[in-house]
Amino acid sequence: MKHLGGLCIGLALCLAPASCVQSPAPMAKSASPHLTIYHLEGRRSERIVWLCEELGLPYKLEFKRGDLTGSMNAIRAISPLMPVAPTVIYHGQVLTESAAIMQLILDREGGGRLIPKVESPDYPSHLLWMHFSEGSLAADVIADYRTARATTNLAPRGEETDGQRAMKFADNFLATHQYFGGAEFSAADIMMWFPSDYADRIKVADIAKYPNLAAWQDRMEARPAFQRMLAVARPDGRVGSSPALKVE
Ligand SMILES: N[C@@H](CCC(=O)N[C@@H](CS)C(=O)NCC(=O)O)C(=O)O
Repeated sequence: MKHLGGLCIGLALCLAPASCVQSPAPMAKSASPHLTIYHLEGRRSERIVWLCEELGLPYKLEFKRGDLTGSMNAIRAISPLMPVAPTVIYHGQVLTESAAIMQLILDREGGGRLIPKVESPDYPSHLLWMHFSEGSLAADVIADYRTARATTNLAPRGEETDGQRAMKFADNFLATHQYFGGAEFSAADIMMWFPSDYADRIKVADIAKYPNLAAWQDRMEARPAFQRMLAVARPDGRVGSSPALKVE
C-alpha cells in the first residue's frame, strides 16, 4: 500500500470529512461536531474515523501524534475506569466499544447507509461479522499473541491456533462474497479490517495464507475514505513511536 500525505495534526483537531486531507482547516465554531473521537494511532479508534469518512460526518479527533502514552492519558482523563480506544464523546455521553459506537452513529445519522436492509439475506451475515470481529477474531488473535509471548511457541507442531481458525473462517466466507456485508460494503467490513490486519501485523497469522482476506484488505485499503482516515489518524504512517507500517 502506498499512502499518506504530509499532513499535520495536533492533539485536538476538528475535521470536516473529505475536505480535510490536504488542508485540515479547523471547522467554524457554529459547525462544532457533536462527536469527539479519542484515538490511538493504529488501533480500533480508526474504525470510527473511517466510518465518519465513509458517511461524510464531521468529528473532532483527539490524540497525541507519535505518542501512544500521551494519547492514552487523554483517554484516561475522560474514561478512567475503562481507558480504551476508541472512547468517544457523543452528544455529551462518554462511550466505549467500537461496534456499539458504530451502530449508534449509523442508527442516528447513517440514513440506512452501510447496513444491508433488515429483510435482505445479507443482513444476517452483516450482523454475524459485526460481532465476530470483536467477539471471536480480535479476541482469539490477541489471546494467541499473549500465548506466544508467554510461551515463545504459538502452536505446538503446526496446530492451528484459535486466531488462525477465525482467520480461515473469514477467508472462507470471502470466497463467495465480495464483502462481509454480502453484496455491498458495510460497517461489518470496517469492523473486520482491524483484527484481520492486526493478526498479520503481530504475526499471529500470515495474511498470505488467506488469499481472499488479503484481496479484500487491499480493496478496503484502496477506498478513498480509508485513505482519508489514514491521512488524519496515522499522519506519520506509523503507530505511535513504532516503525512505519505499510509505507513504502
Ligand atoms: N472491544 C473493544 C476493545 C477496545 C480495546 O481494547 N482497544 C485497545 C486499542 S485497539 C486499547 O485501548 N487497549 C489499551 C488497553 O487495553 O489498555 C472495542 O471494540 O472498542
